[in-house]
Amino acid sequence: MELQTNIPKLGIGGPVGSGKTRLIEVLVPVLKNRGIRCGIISNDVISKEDAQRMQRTLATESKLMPEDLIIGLATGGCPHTAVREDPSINLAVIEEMQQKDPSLDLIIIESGGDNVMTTFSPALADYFIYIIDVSGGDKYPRKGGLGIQTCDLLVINKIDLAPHIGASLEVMDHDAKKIRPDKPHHFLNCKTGEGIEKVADQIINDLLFDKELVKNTSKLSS
Ligand SMILES: Nc1nc2c(ncn2[C@@H]2O[C@H](COP(=O)(O)OP(=O)(O)O)[C@@H](O)[C@H]2O)c(=O)[nH]1
Ligand SMILES: [Mg+2]
Repeated sequence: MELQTNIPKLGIGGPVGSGKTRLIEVLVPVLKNRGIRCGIISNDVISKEDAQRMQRTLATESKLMPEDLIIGLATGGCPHTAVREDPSINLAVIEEMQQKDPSLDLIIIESGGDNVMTTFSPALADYFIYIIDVSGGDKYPRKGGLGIQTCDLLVINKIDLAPHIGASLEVMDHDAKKIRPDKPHHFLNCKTGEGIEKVADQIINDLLFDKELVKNTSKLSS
C-alpha cells in the first residue's frame, strides 16, 4: 500500500498544565464536524496518562474516533528530544497510523510539558501551536521564549481564570502582538470551548486548506 507521506502534522507544545491535552480534547470534535479525521500522539516523559485520558474522552465515551488512533509515548529524558532532536519514534508511529488508516487527514502530536523552550523538528510538525495559560500572570507573552516566539500560532488558555489571577488579557494581547508582530495568537477557554472555532479556523486556513485536504469542509468566512 502506498503511504500518504505528506499527511499534515500539527505539533502542540507548552508548559506542564497549560492545557495541551485539553486543547486536543476540544479541538478534535470541532475538526470532526468539519470532516477532518485526526490521529493523535501524546508524548510524555514517563507516563501515558494523557493518551489514556484521551482514549477515554475521545474514543470510549464519545466515540469520536477509534481508540487505536490515540497513541501514548513515554519518551524518558528531556521532553524536547522526542519532538525536536530525534523525532524518529514519533515518525515511526505516524507511519504505522497511516498504514492502519490511510484516510486520515491530520496527525496531532502533543509534546511533553516544558519550560517555554519547546519547538518541533520541521520533519515532525508542519505547523506548531504553543499554548500558555494566564495562571502565571500576564507577563508570560512578553517574557518570550523559543516556543512563544517561533510557533505558528500562540494560544493563550484559561482566560476564565484571568480575573482570579489579576491577569490582564489586554496586556497579554498587546505583548503577544509586539513579540510576534506577523503571527497570530488566540485566546481560549478550554473549559467551555470559547475560542476553539477560531483556533480550528486558523489551523484549517494555515495548514489544511492550502494542501486541499479538507474534505466536506464548510467554506470559511473570509
Ligand atoms: N479553568 C480552566 N482549566 C483548564 C482550562 N484548560 C485546561 N484546564 C485544566 O488545566 C489542567 C491541565 O490541563 P491539561 O490539558 O492536562 O494540560 P497539559 O499538561 O498541558 O496537557 C486540567 O485540570 C484541565 O482541566 C481552561 O481553559 N480553564
Ligand atoms: Mg498533557
